[in-house]
Amino acid sequence: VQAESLEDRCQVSPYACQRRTPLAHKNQVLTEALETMAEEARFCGSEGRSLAFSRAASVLKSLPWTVRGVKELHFLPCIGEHSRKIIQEVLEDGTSTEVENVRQSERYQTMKHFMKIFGVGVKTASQWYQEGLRTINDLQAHHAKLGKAQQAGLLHYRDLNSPVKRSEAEAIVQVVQKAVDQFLPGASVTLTGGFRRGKPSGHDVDLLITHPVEGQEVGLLSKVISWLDSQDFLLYHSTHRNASQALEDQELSVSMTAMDRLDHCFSIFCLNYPHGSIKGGSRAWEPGYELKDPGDATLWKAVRVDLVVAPYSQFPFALLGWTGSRNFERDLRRFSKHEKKMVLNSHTLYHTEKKIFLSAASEEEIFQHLGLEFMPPEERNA
Ligand code: 8DG
Ligand code: MN
Ligand code: MN
Repeated sequence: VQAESLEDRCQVSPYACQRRTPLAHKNQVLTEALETMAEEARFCGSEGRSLAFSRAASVLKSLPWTVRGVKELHFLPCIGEHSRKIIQEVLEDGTSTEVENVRQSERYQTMKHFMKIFGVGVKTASQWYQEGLRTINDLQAHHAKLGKAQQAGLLHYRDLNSPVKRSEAEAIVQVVQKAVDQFLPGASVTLTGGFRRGKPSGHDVDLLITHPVEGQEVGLLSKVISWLDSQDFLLYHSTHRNASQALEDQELSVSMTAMDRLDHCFSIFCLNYPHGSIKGGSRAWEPGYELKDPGDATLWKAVRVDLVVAPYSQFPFALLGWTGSRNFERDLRRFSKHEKKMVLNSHTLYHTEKKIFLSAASEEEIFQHLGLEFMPPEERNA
């Protein structure tokens, strides 16, 4: 007998931004199966199909109960025919043959392997697969043409595929704060992404930088990157500047996508371990850092870091946009557009009928503008 009333079950929203989704949920086996199907669809270039599986998984993640029968699915939004079939198989047999076949397929395994290389996306991975390449060794032997990002990705493959721990993320915050303080005292460094949602580990560290005096942040990112580079903290970096002349054309800025308008940098940090502490060892990372000793790879670790700089007035939008999850963000924008006639991105909220920009001093105010109940980061794990 389930505790939830029929009414509770009918109230599951089709928008992730209206569903509280904690990190730990009760339908792991089902969501893993659906997410494998979503991944496989993405590998095939079928974005729509991928999104459908991904949405179904996201709905199950938000449920405060474990789904035990296929009848329960009738109350839920976003569960398509194919997702229902997969769920039914798993519920009845404990496993889905379709999912197992995908997991065992050479193409899926190879694609997954190649896409774990930083800088490699679906296009490159499937091209390599088509050319008959299967392993990392094949890439090197075949002299596959690699971009700068991919070369760095290959070089640091092991480190970049071992989870980043919270203590390591906090050490990176310290390093970046120290860099920022030299050029712009009073600027803040905020940990966003999965760590802000309460994840104990992640695939990278997402940092958002701002300063309470609007305009002071201009030019900060390049100075910070140059300093970090001069101190041997960077193994790779690629900076993207916002186009400030385009920003003056507000119609244009609305049509642009989110992050493209903020200064940001995709990088790989060299995180150094203090005396005696060794990478992969059981001892936790302790505060304090030193310069890289390139001679001994057990003393440092390559860590992916995303740095974003936002003007103060855009900070709440940037914070909301970079906290994720990706499913949460996608639905927040979909909800804004379809339910509120507003365009939300990582720097503004625009009302398309009133033709005005809505300002906000906090994430809470953005939710208010959208007529949404505030969702704390820990409940955005859609
Ligand atoms: P993880 O790193 O712990 O594995 O998970 P995560 O922190 O949730 O994932 P993420 O890939 O680091 O993304 C976190 C948020 O950052 C995401 O919701 C949106 C923003 N973001 C990126 N990269 C990009 C990008 O290339 N485009 C856009 N629009 N947003 C991005 O990190
Ligand atoms: Mn992240
Ligand atoms: Mn990231």
